[in-house]
Amino acid sequence: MQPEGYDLIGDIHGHAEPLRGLLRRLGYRYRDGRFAHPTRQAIFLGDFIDRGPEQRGVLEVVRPMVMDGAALAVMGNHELNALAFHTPDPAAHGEHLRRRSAKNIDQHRAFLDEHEHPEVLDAALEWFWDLPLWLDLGELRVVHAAWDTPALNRITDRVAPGNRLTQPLLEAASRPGTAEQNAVENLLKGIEAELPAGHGFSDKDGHHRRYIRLKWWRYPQGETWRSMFLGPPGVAAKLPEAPLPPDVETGYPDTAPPVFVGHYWMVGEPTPQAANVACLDYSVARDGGRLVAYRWDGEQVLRDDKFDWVERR
Ligand SMILES: [Mn+2]
Repeated sequence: MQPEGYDLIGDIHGHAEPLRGLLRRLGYRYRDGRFAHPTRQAIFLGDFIDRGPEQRGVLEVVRPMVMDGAALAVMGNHELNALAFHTPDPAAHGEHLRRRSAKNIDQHRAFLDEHEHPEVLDAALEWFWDLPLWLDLGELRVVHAAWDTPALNRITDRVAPGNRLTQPLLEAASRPGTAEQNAVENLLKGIEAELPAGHGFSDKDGHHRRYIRLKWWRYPQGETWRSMFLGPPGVAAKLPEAPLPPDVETGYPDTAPPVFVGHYWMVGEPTPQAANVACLDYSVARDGGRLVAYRWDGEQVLRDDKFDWVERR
């Protein structure tokens, strides 16, 4: 059955309580062990895990919805990282495709604590493997961080049916400097550029960064580091007002179908980033954050009044 509309839902990060609240608010009812809407379908933008208090609780809501067709979902960078973290590296005995450094373990701690039983872990990972890297529904597009057409073209013949990761693609995407890594990271982590020498900033976790996330839907011509920066205004103010290097390739045509992304820890009133681009990640994992949805009914120009949300309490 073709749904009458889609409810796109941003990054959840282990916060099952706001998720259940948002689904109820959007008219989804809990019956026979899952939420469903009589006429609409949910689309989750990825990043189900890490950080929050109910890692299994979130998967217990979203997994049955996707399996029963009440929802669609794409993979977030946290699910990608989890797959690499738990996949042995065939080229290095005893290692995994994502290094088990103190920082990487720390970032994955909440998930690890709730997935000590191998069957529980395997069931979660099996579901992550099934998540598409992007969804193209024709009049609507969904990806976790950036709709990067060159990146999509580079891996489109490497993915399994349904735009799914394969073992060889995950392995290639875990090797620094490969075309596969660049493509998968652009889609799931956003398009970044290295700041000129002498520039850097501290991110929300206190890590020093030399790369900034770019407003990937804008074309770089006439823009500056500051105007292309995607992140907190306090950081933007410190960035150079110089043009970007000529090798930066960004831009999303304003005539192309709307794209929904998560990933960027936005603050303030939810609003579209462009007429056909909306980010729905409003940092539910942060105190005072929101879990945000967009109720899409076919419009090609996105609107402020179609956003809805619950506050985290
Ligand atoms: Mn993310």
